[in-house]
Amino acid sequence: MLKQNEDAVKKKILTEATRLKILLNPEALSILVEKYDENSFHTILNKLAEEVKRKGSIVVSQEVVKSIIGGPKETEISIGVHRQPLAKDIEEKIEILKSCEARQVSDDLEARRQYFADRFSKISSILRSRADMSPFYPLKKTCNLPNRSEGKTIAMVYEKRENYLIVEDTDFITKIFIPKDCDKDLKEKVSRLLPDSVVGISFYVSNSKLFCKSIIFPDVPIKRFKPAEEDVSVLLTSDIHYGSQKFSEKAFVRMINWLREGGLTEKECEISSRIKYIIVAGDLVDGVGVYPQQEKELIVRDVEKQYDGLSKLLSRVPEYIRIIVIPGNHDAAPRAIPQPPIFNEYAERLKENGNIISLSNPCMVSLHGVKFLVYHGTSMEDIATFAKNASYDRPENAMEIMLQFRHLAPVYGSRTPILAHGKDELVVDEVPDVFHTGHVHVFRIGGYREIKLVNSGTWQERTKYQEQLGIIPTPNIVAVLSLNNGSISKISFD
Ligand code: D5M
Ligand code: FE
Ligand code: ZN
Repeated sequence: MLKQNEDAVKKKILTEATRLKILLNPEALSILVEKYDENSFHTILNKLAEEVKRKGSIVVSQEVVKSIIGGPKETEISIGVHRQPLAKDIEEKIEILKSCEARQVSDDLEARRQYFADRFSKISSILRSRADMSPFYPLKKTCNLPNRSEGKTIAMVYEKRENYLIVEDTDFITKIFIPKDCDKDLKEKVSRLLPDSVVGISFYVSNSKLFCKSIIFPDVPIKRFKPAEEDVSVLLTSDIHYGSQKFSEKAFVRMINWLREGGLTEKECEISSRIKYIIVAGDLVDGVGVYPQQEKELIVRDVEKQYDGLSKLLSRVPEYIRIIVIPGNHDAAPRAIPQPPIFNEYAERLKENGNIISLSNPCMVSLHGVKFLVYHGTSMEDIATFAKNASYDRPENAMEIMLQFRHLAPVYGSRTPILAHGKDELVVDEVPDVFHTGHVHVFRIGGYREIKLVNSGTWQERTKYQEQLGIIPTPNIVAVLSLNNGSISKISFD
């Protein structure tokens, strides 16, 4: 196009854009000039105006132009687009399905016995409803069966030895041998068995000894993800560790600004504007005295001030976004799981500035009918120690194991402090749609039998303590789950 003509075309386009109250960015303008056609340019500009206004903006990017007049789509655009938050006008739909209260506990043996009996009874019912357990024999009856009998039983794993298991139920303990020539499936299941887990065992009797034919995990049924009617999303995060020198405040603020203003790409703007909920799966602050010499790594050495500082940051989250928090092992709450919600005096500090609901670790909430099991994940350390496949850098494998055993912390008496008193609230009795954990500081997304698994990483850079432990965190990433279609976007704020 001749320069003279080009200027005239530019002027025409810009006059029309002004009339339509839209702004064209330079790249968008140059495409429109290049593809200018006297007969169609009014229609095209009208379409552009409609398109950007639909998204609550007035700025036309080259991406929008290409989406209207063709050409390959690019994801990056050069300017931030301010928009109307799409989630703002959608009514909140939260149901708290389970959140544990603080309990007065004493360390008495009877309460612990009740706890394991409750675990056994709950998981036994799950097994009997999910798998064919007939002919069924309680453990005690298995020792009176004649040679070559076969049957099924339910037992808690007391110990795993080279070629046998010691198993128990509420009134009997016995050995069950693993045949040397057993099949791969049994070998694999034995390698996953965790102490104190409850499983079904298919057995046969030979020379008055009990032999294992197969092991039946309680497991979860396959059920389809039922999407919400409303097109809203949930941002999943954890392990903020406010107060730690290694807390990435800049990245965290970038995330909050993104919630307020949207991002650099159209897609990110849309994702951010649909967020109606944030779930924080524990370790909101770094706490004080959580591990040896931690004070050397703290920038805020007072727990109250840590919650106040975080509260100030969260006050900038748009007010139409609801924030659900649970405690982790660094928070102001009793250490043993299930942890009741963060102590009131600290939770109140958070609530002063934000739209916050404080629940227990673990807890179960439904958002627009989608069920979230939220758990900090301290027991992943034990699962990584005892089970094949599970490791700190693959938290989704440990999550899968928790679902297979229908228990969030099967191993008792190792590193995870468990409140073994009365009812066992750590049994996964209700199957979630989404299972959200944190703790290991590694962002991973996975799926198990249609259940979405998210370990939401951290906002803390690698600490000296983690260097000693050989842990490599992946900070400053969040997962955004659309309740409307179940898709998960991974967004980085580095
Ligand atoms: O946990 C941060 C990371 O450190 C996470 O990967 C677990 C790991 N961790 C924490 N404490 C221990 C101990 N005692 N041994 C091994 N690994 C550990 P956080 O809860 O944020 O401190
Ligand atoms: Fe943490
Ligand atoms: Zn933790």
